[in-house]
Amino acid sequence: QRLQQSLAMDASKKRCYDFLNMTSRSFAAVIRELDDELRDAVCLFYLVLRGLDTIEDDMTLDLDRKVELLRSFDQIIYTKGWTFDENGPNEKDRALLVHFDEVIDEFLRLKPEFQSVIANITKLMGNGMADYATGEHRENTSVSTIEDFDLYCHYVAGLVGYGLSDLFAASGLESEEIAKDKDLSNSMGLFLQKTNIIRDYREDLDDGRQFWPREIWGKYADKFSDFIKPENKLQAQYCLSNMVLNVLNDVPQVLTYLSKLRNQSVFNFCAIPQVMAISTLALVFNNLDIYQRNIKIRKGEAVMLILDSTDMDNVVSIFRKYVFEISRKNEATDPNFMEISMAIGRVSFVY
Ligand code: PS7
Ligand code: MN
Ligand code: MN
Ligand code: MN
Ligand code: MN
Ligand code: MN
Repeated sequence: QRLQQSLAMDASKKRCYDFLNMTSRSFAAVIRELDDELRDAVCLFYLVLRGLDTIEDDMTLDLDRKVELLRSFDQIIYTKGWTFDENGPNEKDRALLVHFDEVIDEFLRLKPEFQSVIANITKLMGNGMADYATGEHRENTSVSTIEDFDLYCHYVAGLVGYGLSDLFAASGLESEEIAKDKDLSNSMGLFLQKTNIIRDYREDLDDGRQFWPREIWGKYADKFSDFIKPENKLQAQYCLSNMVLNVLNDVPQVLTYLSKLRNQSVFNFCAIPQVMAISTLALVFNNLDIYQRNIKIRKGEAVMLILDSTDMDNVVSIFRKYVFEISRKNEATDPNFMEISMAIGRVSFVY
């Protein structure tokens, strides 16, 4: 009977890793390489947040229903048997929610410390998403000030940084210190999220979403969609460089966070997404293609980055290389030229 039980357990755990592979292009690989029990905790953390994000992203869902789900998701993950199979157009990761009972079963098998970290972050993130979905943070639902932008990115990514640092500490693979400096953990998430938001301009616009803060883009156009027009090329370039400047400011903190890690598997897990982000940032800088389509770093480049991100010296070299690339593309006629140079200077000063 014990054997039967452990076989069933392995089967449902395997299902969760299948869901991970299905829903994530990049995180599945790095999560799989994590040590011991931390691997399962991070896998379940990912699946829970992927479920929450699928609800946030579903623009066909009735708003009241969406908000109710977002605000109660931290309880849903304790509700055995809960699934979400309401009809609606096929949202990308809907299958995950249709089989969410299986995720919940595995979540409930994690040790209580891991469960409470995940539930705590889910509660904060779900409520933050709900505030933005309803415009409760301000008078309408698009992101207005840079402060709004930082807060939204904190909810959807900075909090992931908090939670991951808490899981690292709870696993004993990293010291408690890593979870204490919240600002560093937040920057780790912000750097990924903001780079994603720049790169996904067109995809998000076509989906009826605007994440770039008006405080930045409003300096260059009257309407957020004006940047796709060929006659606004120059303004589009300057707006993009202003967005890149905003993200560059997080780089010193990202490197500081990474320098504090001690466990090899945790280091790789944390560093790989960050080097992908800096290379994406160098790729998008002054690249007006982002206003037309979704651009991505080449497969070969990604593979090289993964193989190279093994220690702090290598990661610093990679960051230097891409920051240099940005400085090489920086144009003196750009209104953000000086500030970009200074942001780059601060990176070189710290590392
Ligand atoms: C738990 C690994 C390492 C201290 C689903 C990893 C979507 C960029 O929506 O899939 O397709 O455009 O491209 C990840 C900090 C979060 C921040 C946030 C959680 C790093 C729900 C990643 C993944 C902190 C909200 C995925 C933030 O991008 O987005 C785990 C340290 C989920 C991390 C979302 C974005 C992640 C994101 P989309 P992507
Ligand atoms: Mn989302
Ligand atoms: Mn999403
Ligand atoms: Mn099922
Ligand atoms: Mn995106
Ligand atoms: Mn994506």
